[in-house]
Amino acid sequence: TDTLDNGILVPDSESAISSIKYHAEFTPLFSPEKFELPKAFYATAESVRDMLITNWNTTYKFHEKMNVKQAYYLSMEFLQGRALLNAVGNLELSGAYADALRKLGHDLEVVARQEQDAALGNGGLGRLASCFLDSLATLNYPAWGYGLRYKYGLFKQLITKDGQEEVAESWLEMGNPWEIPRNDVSYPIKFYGEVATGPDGRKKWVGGENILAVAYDVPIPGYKTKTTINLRLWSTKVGPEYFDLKAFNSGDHVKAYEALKRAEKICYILYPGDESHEGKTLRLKQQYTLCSASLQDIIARFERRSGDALNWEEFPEKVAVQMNDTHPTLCIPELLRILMDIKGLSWKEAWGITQRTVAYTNHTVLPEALEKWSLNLLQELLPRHVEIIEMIDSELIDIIIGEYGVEDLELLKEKLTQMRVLDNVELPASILELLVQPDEIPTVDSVEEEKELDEVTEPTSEDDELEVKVEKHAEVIKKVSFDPDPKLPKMVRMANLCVVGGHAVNGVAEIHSEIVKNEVFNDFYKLWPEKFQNKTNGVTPRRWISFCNPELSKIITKWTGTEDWVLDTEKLVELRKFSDNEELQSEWRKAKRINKEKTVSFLKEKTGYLVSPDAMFDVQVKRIHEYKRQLLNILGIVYQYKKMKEINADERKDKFVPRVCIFGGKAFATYVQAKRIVKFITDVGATVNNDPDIGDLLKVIFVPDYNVTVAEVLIPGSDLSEHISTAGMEASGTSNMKFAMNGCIQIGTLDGANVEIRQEVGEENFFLFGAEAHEISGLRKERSEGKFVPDPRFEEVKKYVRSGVFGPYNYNELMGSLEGNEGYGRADYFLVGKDFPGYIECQEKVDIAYRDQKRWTKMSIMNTAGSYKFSSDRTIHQYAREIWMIEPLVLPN
Ligand code: DL6
Repeated sequence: TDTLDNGILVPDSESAISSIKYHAEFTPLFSPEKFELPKAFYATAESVRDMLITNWNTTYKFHEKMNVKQAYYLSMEFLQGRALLNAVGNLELSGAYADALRKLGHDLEVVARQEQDAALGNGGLGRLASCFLDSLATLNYPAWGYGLRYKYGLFKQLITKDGQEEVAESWLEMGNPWEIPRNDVSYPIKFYGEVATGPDGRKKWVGGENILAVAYDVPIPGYKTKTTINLRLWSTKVGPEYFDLKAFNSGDHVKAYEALKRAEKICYILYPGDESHEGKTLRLKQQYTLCSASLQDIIARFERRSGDALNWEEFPEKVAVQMNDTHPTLCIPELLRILMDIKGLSWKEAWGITQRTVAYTNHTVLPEALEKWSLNLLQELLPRHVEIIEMIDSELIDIIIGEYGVEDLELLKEKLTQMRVLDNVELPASILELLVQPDEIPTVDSVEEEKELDEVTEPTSEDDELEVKVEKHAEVIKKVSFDPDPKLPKMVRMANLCVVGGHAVNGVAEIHSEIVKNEVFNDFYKLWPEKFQNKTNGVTPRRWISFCNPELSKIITKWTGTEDWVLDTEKLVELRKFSDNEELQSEWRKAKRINKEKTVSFLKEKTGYLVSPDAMFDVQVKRIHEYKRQLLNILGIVYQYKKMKEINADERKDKFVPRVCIFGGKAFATYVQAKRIVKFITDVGATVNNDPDIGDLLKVIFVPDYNVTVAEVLIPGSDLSEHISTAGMEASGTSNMKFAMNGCIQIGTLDGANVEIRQEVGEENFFLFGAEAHEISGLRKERSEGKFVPDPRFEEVKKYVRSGVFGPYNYNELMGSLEGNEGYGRADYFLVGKDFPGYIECQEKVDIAYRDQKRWTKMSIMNTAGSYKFSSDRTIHQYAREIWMIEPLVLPN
């Protein structure tokens, strides 16, 4: 065993062998006689985990002792992927473990493939959270992640002749070697019940359903540091007293387990919503469990660390809570409830502390994805929180009235309607009183009082006067108040609650943050410009270059002269100098070739198709969504296929660059249009791939069950990547960053982080097409007014699809959505038709560039060099310095 400069104990291969053997023997998961792959994986993982626990304990004790400010990243999603290679890589143990396993008859990479992906997330938002944890640990920040331990992560996607099918995937079936159950850390969580007032005058939430949230800790190692932070995942249960023994003994087993199941069910499944959110009780229970358990834990830690010097005003000096999108918004009323009802603070104190503690990241501008919850559902499930939300709403109304005054009641009404936390809810009576002139018009209460008096006294001449006053009052109220629409539900707007309740709001790419300021939350931006920030996303270069692309990593280290780029990606910029160097170019191409060959085997194994590594690998992998426009991509392919079919074999070979077009991604199970797109892609593949005229010139492959592990193979092995969303709709994107790091050239629109990637890699190294964000609303208007004249090539391709070349499936629905014909909803809302000509022309430029391999390789090198900005280390430093106000804390050796 060796000790590195940073104090980490590193076992040599001999001690790794004895540790693996020890775990193989004493972790009785498998039969004792053999040392087969599953056993080799578990024993290796447990052996690595021992080291993680040692570092985790040291980190925890040091943080406890130093009592510095700590950041907490609350997220309903963490898309961790596999952990073994990441852990041995971060601990610099890959060599020792590879050696040890070889001596035990196994290959580390093969052993690592035994691990199931931890897919506790839907896509970019969850993967971002996981990249952030890696950077937080690597940069020695005192920080933790909090999430939920879903029994079933994201569904497994099967591709059948009918398109996508979903199957539940239990990633915990064989046990999770990376988690540490913490039965000593649990907190009560309440649902339903009612609000009472205690003898001390404090509000008390009583009765209802009571469950427990239990912690499972997942150690997160930093790279080349002892710092190992924690991802605390909550699972739900009830105590044994809830098992109904009487019912069981009388044979009613269902009833006996009822309470247990009800509690456990909360963490059964990751809510599959991505861009659209339907409020359902279970999802709300999940969100509240995350918020309540995490805050109780954070508060307990704050109290323990403060000891006798407990001072609640110092809470924001010790705690920063980041809400990953609006899913953890209930943190705001929950922190207020704990501070007021349990710790006895006043509203004013608690509100100030809460605002200084929490901050909100917005990840989407799609109106349908801005979460709203039914007030009735919240009222039923969390009655005390509703009272608190109403207080926040009143606070905000006061601010809005203060800002806009009462002179222009129409304007005031408009602002109140847009900005309030409560939607379709009448103004509180107290506010109405404030708005009407007290001398002239009676208040609501006084009108009520006089009416009540009326009932017991004879009518007088003053009644007429009162009648007039009441009418006038009603008139004013009408002007300023919302006539709630009884047909529409009363709602709580979570994003507005986040903006009011937090001290910072950030978007995730420059263009997105501008849209957040100037469109989505413009009224709030005008009120509090200082709250609004940008934090362009990033991804960890450890997982996304170093570990998934060792071939390229070696070359980068050689040409930058140092391994430091893994921690300091600015070093990648050095590569620019050598982008024309023939030696580098040749090494670069060799590495790409090796990665493409790996992709070839992978595709063969997963889909049965054997493709040629000589072809250009053109990849679009991401959630399937209309705004991401996989439809534009596949229609472009269909167009190309049609053109190929129109000419003879020799012309075809001359005219077209061979391409393998690879798709991957999951469609939300009830998102019909997205599922149609999957079906369409697979149908096109079935026709094109079996067409003898085409051969290796064009292949279309849909890789089933896209996840982190699949990305780790496909990204290093691709030449071109597609990021072609309708401008203004993709908040940032993060796979675009991973592709750039791995030297893939992008075809894309000016959307999300594409804009910044293009700036960094250079315009000449990025294939740009499409309408820009500021043009989109005008184009949609034009489209819906029937003024859009489609390009004949677009009409041609739709007609071709409808002709039945791709099988008997009825494509009218899909093609119709591009036309806005009656019954097909909004006319091509995502502007596929508008951008189609630009897209296919741009693809022609891609072909020309690819033919010139020297030029292409230079572009590829320039992409890796320009990707330096998109390390999550840079992003995390910015959050730490500009939102959380935390400092790195390096552990002593
Ligand atoms: O910020 C991470 C990621 C962005 O890169 C994607 O552009 C964006 O679509 C995604 N947003 C969501 C929305 N979920 N909600 N709410 O996943 O975030």
